[in-house]
Amino acid sequence: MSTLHGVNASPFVRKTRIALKEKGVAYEQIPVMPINVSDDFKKISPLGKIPVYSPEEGVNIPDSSVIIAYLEKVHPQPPLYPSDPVDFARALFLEEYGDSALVSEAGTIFRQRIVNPMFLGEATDDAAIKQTLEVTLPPLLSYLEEQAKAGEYLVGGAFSVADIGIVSPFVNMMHAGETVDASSYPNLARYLSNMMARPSIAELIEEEKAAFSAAA
Ligand SMILES: N[C@@H](CCC(=O)N[C@@H](CS)C(=O)NCC(=O)O)C(=O)O
Repeated sequence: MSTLHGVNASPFVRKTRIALKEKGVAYEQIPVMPINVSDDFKKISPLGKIPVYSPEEGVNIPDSSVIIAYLEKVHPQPPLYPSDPVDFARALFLEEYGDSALVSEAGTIFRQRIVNPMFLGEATDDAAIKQTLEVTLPPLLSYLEEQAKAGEYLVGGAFSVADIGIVSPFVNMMHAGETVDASSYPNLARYLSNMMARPSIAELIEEEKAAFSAAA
């Protein structure tokens, strides 16, 4: 059986797990924490980051975007990339938007509200949360409100890597007590609520919630 290295709270591990679930691929998981990783782990993850996916002995694939692209080659059904070239490019960009800008803002809230108090015994920086919620996050929500007008999915009328990349950081925000205000961002709020009810994603959310409750 294949192996996924990384803890579930990571938005990048979650991206990978959603793709594995959508494609019906079974895997074992080794919950590697991305702090002070061992030299052995660096041999399979040269940047020292999670996730790493090992489909077979001696094959180790780091990086959620690379892993999902690999899975698409090996398990083409159901497709997670649009076939139209322009939609394909848009989906890759939205995945990157989630991985970079959105993970950065969601990460601040998650780190301050969950990681610091629960796992590191450190105080929550309320000023950092306020700055994120009032200054740096709203422009991203406005951009995504426009993208979510497309309908049920972000690109090409079907579930894709764009949806995986965008919804995953919002799951971290939800765990940290923040949901998108439907009166300010109606399309985005509706879109996220549909996405989080999708079986491959809802199942992970329930598992993660149970783990956070047990750790609290
Ligand atoms: N581009 C990578 C980013 C992975 C990443 O940044 N993972 C974080 C955990 S959420 C990590 O391992 N951080 C440890 C570090 O940067 O040293 C991907 O898509 O997998």
